[in-house]
Amino acid sequence: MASCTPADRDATRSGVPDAEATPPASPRADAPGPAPDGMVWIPGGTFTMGDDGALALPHERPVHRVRVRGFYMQVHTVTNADFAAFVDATRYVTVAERVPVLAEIMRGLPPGSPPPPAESLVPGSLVFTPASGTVDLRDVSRWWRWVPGANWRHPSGPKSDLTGKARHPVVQVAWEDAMAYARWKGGRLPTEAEWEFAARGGRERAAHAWGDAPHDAAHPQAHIYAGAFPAHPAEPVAVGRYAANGYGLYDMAGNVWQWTADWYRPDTYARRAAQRPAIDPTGPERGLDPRTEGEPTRVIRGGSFLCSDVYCRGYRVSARGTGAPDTGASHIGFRIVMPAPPRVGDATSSTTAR
Ligand SMILES: [Cu+2]
Repeated sequence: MASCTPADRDATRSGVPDAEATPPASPRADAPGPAPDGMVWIPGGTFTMGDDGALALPHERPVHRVRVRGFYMQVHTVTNADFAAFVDATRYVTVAERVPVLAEIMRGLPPGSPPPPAESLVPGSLVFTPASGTVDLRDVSRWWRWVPGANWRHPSGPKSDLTGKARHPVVQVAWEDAMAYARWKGGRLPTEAEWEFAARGGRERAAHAWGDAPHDAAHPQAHIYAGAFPAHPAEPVAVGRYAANGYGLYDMAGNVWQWTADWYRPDTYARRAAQRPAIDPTGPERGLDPRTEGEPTRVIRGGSFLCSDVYCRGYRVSARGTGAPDTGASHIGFRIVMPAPPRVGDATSSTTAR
């Protein structure tokens, strides 16, 4: 789990570069029909992906032109109520609820490694745990703890539950859990490019999903961490508490990171910068994450309630995070997208079929 790690920290703390705010395109302009329940039409178009300003990390560079086709996207991240409906209907068991299989763990370790202690072979997941005093911010183990019994129903551990949290984002879902939900709904996870296009809400090159204004703690635009990190407890809030972006999407900054479909590579943008523009890019074929000793990770986007200007500005619209696909955490959720229905009279597919 590499989000809110030192690698995600800002390169510098100096000023945000100027970017001309353009008015958001109307999401309904070319909508092919009524949006599925809880979704909004994202019109598609060409945009500048990434950032080359003072706060941009190397993996956000170079900025490059990307074109995405229009699609429907969930207005909110998937809530606990949404996920409960899926589990009720399918009896799906999430990764965090399964007993880890020793053989699978050993396969992921270098040859000759000692087996993990037996007590770690119980279901569980990663939970944010505040740490007080002087904390080395390079040591993520100071505030992330693997908690037996933590899963989507018990996001902070066995003693926690979902009382009063039906409208909160589901967390403690691994990438494959998110994929299973998406398939059940007849949708899929957004590509990283679709996610960033949608998050920008029609504002070309703005720093945030809401525009260029800095985050304002007095009038917050997003749910991020307040005060000295990681000194006090924090958790997600109900979806949709803050203003929507230009496309009517809520929580595209802060609250919980969101899984995307793409594998992570630090040089994804460099590798496709020669394409002008890159058209509906789907990310690299294989993941490569220098921070995880060979274990490939998937891209997560949007930042979470643990991001802040004092530690990790992961809530910036171009910020990229990573997550091990088989691991959930108390600050990672997701939302899904659906393709436009084929237009009546669109003969493209039948023509090619002949
Ligand atoms: Cu962060």
